[in-house]
Amino acid sequence: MALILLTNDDGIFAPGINAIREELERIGGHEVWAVAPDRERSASGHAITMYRPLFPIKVAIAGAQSPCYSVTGTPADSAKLAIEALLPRRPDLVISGINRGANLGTDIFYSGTCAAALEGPILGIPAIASSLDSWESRDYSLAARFTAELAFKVLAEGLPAGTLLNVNIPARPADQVAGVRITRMGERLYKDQWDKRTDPRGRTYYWLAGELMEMDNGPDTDVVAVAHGYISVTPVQLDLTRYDQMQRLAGWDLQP
Ligand SMILES: [Mn+2]
Repeated sequence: MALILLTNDDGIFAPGINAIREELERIGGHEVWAVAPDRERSASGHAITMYRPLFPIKVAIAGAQSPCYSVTGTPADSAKLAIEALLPRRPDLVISGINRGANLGTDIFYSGTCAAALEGPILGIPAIASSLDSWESRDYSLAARFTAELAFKVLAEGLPAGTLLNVNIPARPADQVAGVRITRMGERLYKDQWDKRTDPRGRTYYWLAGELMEMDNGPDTDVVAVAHGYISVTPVQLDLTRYDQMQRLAGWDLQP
């Protein structure tokens, strides 16, 4: 029986992780464990905790048939601890999400959802990062259904080593979704606005309030697919090496 680890960066009580857990429990035929941060840790990237202990706490979630644990750490901590110490055996698949808000293009580098998912391929396990393109919607039903179906495809077909599927689902009813597109990572930049303020003791502080910039993204990118109402699936690889530049840099004749 396949063992699936669910994790996220919105916390163990977030609606997204519980929607995918409920969908997997409804389908049945596999074992599910949910291990996630004890609170929201969005945009915490791939940070791990080294100088404090991590406490996993078994939590009671109404109706849950699978073990659910909160962890006093980051998303990557939760996935790592689950895979290497908490689960009864190595999971066959890691699913991170379903995140509240899209993780498109360059968001991957800040995303706790993607970081937690990447613990899968880092440790040799296939993974899916799944995000709903909405901050407001509480309807994770289509996202849960699609993510579960994709999970069974990955379990049946496998993924090459070091591979993550980054999935983004538009927040619309299933009959208004245009289809599914296999995409490449687009660009998503924020016009960072640093709100400069003064605290009660007269000290200056800044508060980041970035606004999404319109980028000229190609039609084959995740950003454009989701904007046009498609579910986007991007195969992402761990190896960030720019192979085509290795020979050129070697020609720089760098000396120690
Ligand atoms: Mn999040």
